[in-house]
Amino acid sequence: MAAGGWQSLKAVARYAIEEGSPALVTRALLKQNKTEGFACVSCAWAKPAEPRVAEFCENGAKATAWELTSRRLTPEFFGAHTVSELRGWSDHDLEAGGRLVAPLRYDPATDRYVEATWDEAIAGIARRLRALRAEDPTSAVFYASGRASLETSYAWQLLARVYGNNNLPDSSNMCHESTSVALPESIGVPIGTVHLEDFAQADCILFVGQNPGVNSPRMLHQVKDARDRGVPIISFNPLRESGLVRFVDPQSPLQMLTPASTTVSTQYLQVKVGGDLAALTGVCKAMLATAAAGGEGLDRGFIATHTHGFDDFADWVSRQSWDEIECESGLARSQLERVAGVIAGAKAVIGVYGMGLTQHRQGVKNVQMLCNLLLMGGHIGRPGAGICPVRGHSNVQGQRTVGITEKPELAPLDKLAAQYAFAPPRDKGRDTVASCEGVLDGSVRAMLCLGGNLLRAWPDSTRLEAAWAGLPLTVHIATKLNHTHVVPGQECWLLPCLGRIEIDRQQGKEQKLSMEDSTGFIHASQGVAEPADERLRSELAIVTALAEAVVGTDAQVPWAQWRGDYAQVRAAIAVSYPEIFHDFEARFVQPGGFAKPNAARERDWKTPQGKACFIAPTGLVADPDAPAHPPQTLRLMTVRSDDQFNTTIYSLDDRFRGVSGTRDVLFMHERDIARHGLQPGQRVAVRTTAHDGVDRVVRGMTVRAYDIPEGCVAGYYPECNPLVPLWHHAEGSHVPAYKSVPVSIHPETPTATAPQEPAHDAR
Ligand SMILES: Nc1nc2c(c(=O)[nH]1)N[C@H]1C(S)=C(S)[C@@H](COP(=O)(O)OP(=O)(O)OC[C@H]3O[C@@H](n4cnc5c(=O)[nH]c(N)nc54)[C@H](O)[C@@H]3O)O[C@H]1N2
Ligand SMILES: Nc1nc2c(c(=O)[nH]1)N[C@H]1C(S)=C(S)[C@@H](COP(=O)(O)OP(=O)(O)OC[C@H]3O[C@@H](n4cnc5c(=O)[nH]c(N)nc54)[C@H](O)[C@@H]3O)O[C@H]1N2
Ligand SMILES: [Mo]
Repeated sequence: MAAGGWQSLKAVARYAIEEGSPALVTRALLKQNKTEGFACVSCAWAKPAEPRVAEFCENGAKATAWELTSRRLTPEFFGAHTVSELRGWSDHDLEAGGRLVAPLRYDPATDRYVEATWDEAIAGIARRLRALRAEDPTSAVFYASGRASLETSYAWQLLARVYGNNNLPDSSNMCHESTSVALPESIGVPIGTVHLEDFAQADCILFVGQNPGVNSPRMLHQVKDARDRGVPIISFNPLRESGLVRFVDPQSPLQMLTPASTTVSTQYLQVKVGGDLAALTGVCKAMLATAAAGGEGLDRGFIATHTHGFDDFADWVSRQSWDEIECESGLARSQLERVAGVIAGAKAVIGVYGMGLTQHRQGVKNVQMLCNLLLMGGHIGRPGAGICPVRGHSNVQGQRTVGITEKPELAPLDKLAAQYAFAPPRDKGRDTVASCEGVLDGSVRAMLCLGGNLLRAWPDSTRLEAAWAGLPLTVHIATKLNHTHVVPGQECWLLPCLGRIEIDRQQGKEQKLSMEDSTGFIHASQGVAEPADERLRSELAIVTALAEAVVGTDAQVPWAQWRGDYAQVRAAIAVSYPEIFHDFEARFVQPGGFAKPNAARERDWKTPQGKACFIAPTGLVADPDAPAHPPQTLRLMTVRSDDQFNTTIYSLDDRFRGVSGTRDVLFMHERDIARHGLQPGQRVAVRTTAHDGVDRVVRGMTVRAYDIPEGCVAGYYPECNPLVPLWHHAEGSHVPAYKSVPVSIHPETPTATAPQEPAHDAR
């Protein structure tokens, strides 16, 4: 099935009606991603200065309908269901109950959530947080999920730092942190170098481990325009993802009326899970060979003037054998040579990538390898070319820009010290992995979550859930109920907030917010729908109220004034980061917003060497825990369906992959199914083949024959998260290696030929 088209319009209409607010949703959609409207709450893809009439996609529209639902979680709901009962509910059913409307406190005596006033909630949380701070100011963690605005995020990091720590993990720690670590070493900036306009000038586009049809569908407009110009598109992906295969444009009447659809990828390479390091090395090797024979492909002038380390890199590449490259990537030399030929002939290449590169043990090296390939042809800092990480949450990149980081060297601490007259903590804070470790060993005592659903999104989720309940304090600022909320700490509060689509009035005035998209453009966003309930408070109002109650006047921060007028927060951000945010108030409302300065785009290399750096990996093996050809160990990747946004599960269907009514599916190659003595439709347990004494297992999965490389299997996130060991994360960035978990498969329903469990799994 192609991505886009009538099916996607039908899906949107169905959601708007099911959520009970079709008129509201339709009105809102017309203002989605518009200058006078709101920034979509789904993905972070760029918002054009001249939007289309309907500048949204199926998934963005679903996210809007989901937030604007007419359903509410009333006191009667919480009276009728104990929290223990809700713990048995699915992710879908918990969120489908609708919007949270009043502050809630967990009451252990009745095992229920009970309503509280805002004053009670803020005072209760502050009492506990102040006590914990007196014991150890580093025991509280301030997580941010990636949706909250620049204004709220800035206030959140300041609250953490005045409280006394840099424990500011965000979803980026599970996502593009591999990018944030890799790119500064390679090209001196932590973000991509591609702007929307570059897509119109590119003459070759690579998609490596990113699924635009589902996760950034508006990007398909740029992709389709490129295909209409005859631009080759090369995809590396173990699965043949619909949006990378064919696309029907719902805004093109001709395509809607005829069965014609655009072929997206001109070459589709079904690389093995984790095989990209080898595959990209093969492409580089072929390009070097062509260049050595006098052919094109290397930009020698660029390499000489702008780069460092080319000779060592070329030497390393030449030493990698085609045998090993083919074995690790699962691709043939001839395929990789053909890719090299296309790239070598292109003048402007864009390298797009996502979780297929970052969520691996070698996630950082994966990203650097893509950079190496682009640098060979001078494709960084040239119109129509560049590296393009596609970020996840709609403001995850922006949160980093305004100081949500556990790395003190990345925050302007001296500036903050002067601006607010306090002494910011200088020790490294906890990232996601370190926060998980702290929950497990008891050194984390309070988890404060600005959005998110950590007990589903984190690795090793079963182990973490058991430890989480022992936390003295858990606090969630959230729009909808989720599984993490129903695993309360000893003291637990839920604080319901406005979503970004809702009108945020403070002191009688409608407030604007700001976000940064995946291409580094900063935009205004203004709510358009009436709030779901009059008791809801904005995220910024909640954070500043908490800050006043917890850290009071420990720093000279005008929390209450900020709450009343968000422009004052923007003015404060501009003082902390003048190079990025000067004239913030005037520039962020311009159509298309304004671009964050990006030195690499200008070929100004902010690396220690003062050049863009070629960085060779140490080897081609993607995952030391799961070598490419073990007898019974398979590499599991966890993926998103077309009907979810992270842990928000809209339905149990995955239209593009032909799955309906269930998410407990294990996609396997038919030869692997046979080799394991299994049959399609059979129920199996999946077990991690790690030797750390922990038995990680997910039961009740149904085997499905699928077009996936042998030795690789796929299952859904978050259902498979109990299988990901916490220590199984990327070197350098600590991003959990969610895309390559070594697993074994065990039949739960009998078959005649089922093999014994391998000896090393017998526990
Ligand atoms: N509708 C919707 N939109 C979303 C999200 C959502 O859940 N739903 N989530 C948002 C977030 S937070 C993020 S981070 C992004 C995620 O967006 P993506 O980066 O697209 O993430 P995934 O879907 O997890 O995986 C991307 C692709 O990687 C492939 N892959 C897996 N392993 C490998 C590998 O080893 N090599 C290669 N080459 N490919 C591999 C998978 O088959 C999949 O097609 O999307 C954002 N947008
Ligand atoms: N196995 C596996 N695990 C993964 C991944 C994977 O590919 N595989 N991907 C990882 C990635 S890329 C990411 S980014 C993380 C995501 O991890 P999280 O960001 O922690 O999870 P989400 O599912 O995005 O959070 C959903 C919840 O956010 C709350 N929410 C929604 N809108 C708002 C809002 O406007 N304000 C506030 N305050 N709350 C809101 C709702 O309560 C909702 O239930 O998961 C990671 N986990
Ligand atoms: Mo993400």
